Amino acid sequence: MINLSRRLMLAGTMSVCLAGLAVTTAAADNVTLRMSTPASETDQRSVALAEVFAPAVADFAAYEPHYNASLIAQGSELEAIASGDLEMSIASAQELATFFPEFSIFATGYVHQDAAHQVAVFNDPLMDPFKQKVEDELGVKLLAVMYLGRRHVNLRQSKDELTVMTPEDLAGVNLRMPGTDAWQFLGKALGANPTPMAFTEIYTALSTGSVDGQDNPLPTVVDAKFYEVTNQVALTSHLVDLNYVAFSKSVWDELTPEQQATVQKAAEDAAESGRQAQLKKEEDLVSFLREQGLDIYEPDLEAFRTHVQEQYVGSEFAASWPEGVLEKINALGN
Ligand code: KDO
Repeated sequence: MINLSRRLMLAGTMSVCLAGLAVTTAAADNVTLRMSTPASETDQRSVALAEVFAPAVADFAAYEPHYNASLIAQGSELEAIASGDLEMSIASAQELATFFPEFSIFATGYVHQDAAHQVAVFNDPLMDPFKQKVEDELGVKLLAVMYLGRRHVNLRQSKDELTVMTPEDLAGVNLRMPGTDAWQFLGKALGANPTPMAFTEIYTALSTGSVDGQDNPLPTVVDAKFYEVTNQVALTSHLVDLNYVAFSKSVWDELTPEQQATVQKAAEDAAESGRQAQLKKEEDLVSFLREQGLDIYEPDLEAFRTHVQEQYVGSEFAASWPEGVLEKINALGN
């Protein structure tokens, strides 16, 4: 289990202390909101924040996005917000799980069923203690849930060389997964040999063959041009993936209640706009990828689901999940 570093604990404590002072300050009118993400400028989450969030807060805040991890390395954004070096990010549950292991429940294969289920879970009271802990201990507010999409296995090998029907078919396959424990565990649970690597390095790794494949939703396969250096996608849908709009609590506390409400609504509207755009892309892109010569096919989903779920039962991750939360999440699904 990973503990909060001393520096982060101090950052958290400071933001709590500052919160008390902020009540007396005047309305902010020139807040700079630096947002860092490994995503590109054309990723639908980036587009939604730039086109929906930014104009909605423009009266009092200047939104300053940094794409392709050009400001902060992937996985370090939350720490940067906690220490005051960043105001916003598109944070993953896996990153949050490095501070708060219980967040791994939202990063577990085959738990979320679809985009609507993610929203229902995020808005349910079951999320309150999760959100509160991040706010109190990290100085980060989780404003809204963004839809990244259904993650699938995308490989260099042609389908003739390797057809992926069950987890056994992934034995020995070097599958790039992001660097945290929760991601690596998911890669193993799929039956693959997970290799940690930053998002910005995937294209080169695929083109040189230093990995066999990667997992991401179809819109990312297209946006990052992974289709140029891969030959197939097995539609495993192993994770209906999400990100949270993460916002600095100390900046939040400088805002008036009206400004806070504007920021909150802007984040929710951006998330909804990005979600609709991403869902549409997921539908449309299958034919585009086929035209590019990729084989797109569905494996034995029941075999994958059963295998993945079996790996989590009794794992260190499952041990960190608060009693009854998995049942509540399941009850919010179909
Ligand atoms: C990735 O590294 O594969 C991933 O899809 C993980 C997500 O949590 C998210 O950080 C995403 O990359 C980036 O925003 C780039 O799309």
